[in-house]
Amino acid sequence: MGSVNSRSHKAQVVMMGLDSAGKTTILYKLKGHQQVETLPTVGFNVEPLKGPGQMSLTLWDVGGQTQLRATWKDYLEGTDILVYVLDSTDEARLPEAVTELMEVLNDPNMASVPLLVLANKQDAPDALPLFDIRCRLGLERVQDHCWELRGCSALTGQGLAEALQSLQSLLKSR
Ligand SMILES: Nc1nc2c(ncn2[C@@H]2O[C@H](COP(=O)(O)OP(=O)(O)OP(=O)(O)O)[C@@H](O)[C@H]2O)c(=O)[nH]1
Ligand SMILES: [Mg+2]
Repeated sequence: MGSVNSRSHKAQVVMMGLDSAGKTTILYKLKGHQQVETLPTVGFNVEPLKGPGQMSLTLWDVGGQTQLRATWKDYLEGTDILVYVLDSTDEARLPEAVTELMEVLNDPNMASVPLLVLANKQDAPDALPLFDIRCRLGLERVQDHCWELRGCSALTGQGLAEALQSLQSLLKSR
């Protein structure tokens, strides 16, 4: 796919995570849409996006329902960065989310691809704080990928500008 730094190249950003984590809501918030009701994504959505500066991105939003996860590997070839979205209110499924993430990171197409983990729904009163999520994820185990963890809310937009900055830095680290 060429270098992320070359002018014509659009960085391929693949966004995954369990169903209902808020991926599609993030996508539409980043696109500047007014608040939209989402339906569970069957397949994927894809949108061009302008990042900080002149950075051009293509953002793939892949459905996360259980029966769709077998197809996740089909989206990984040519990925420049993985954005993995967590639902910060879904403490019960954090272990499942981590297991699925590790599976993706082990895919041969993911060698040295950086990772941005977004702990979404931080606006919710029952959201786990970022510190707790950091402790539970065990991302220190992830040694073959540059990674960052950020909190955000797709509903309010809190943290999304910072997430895009992290995305840019991680892309440059490749
Ligand atoms: N409180 C709160 N709710 C959110 C946030 N982001 C998404 N939601 C809600 O979470 C639900 C699921 O959001 P989606 O964006 O459809 O989730 P998804 O990750 O795309 O789910 P799949 O397409 O099934 O993989 C919706 O009811 C959203 O309104 C957030 O930041 N805060
Ligand atoms: Mg969706």
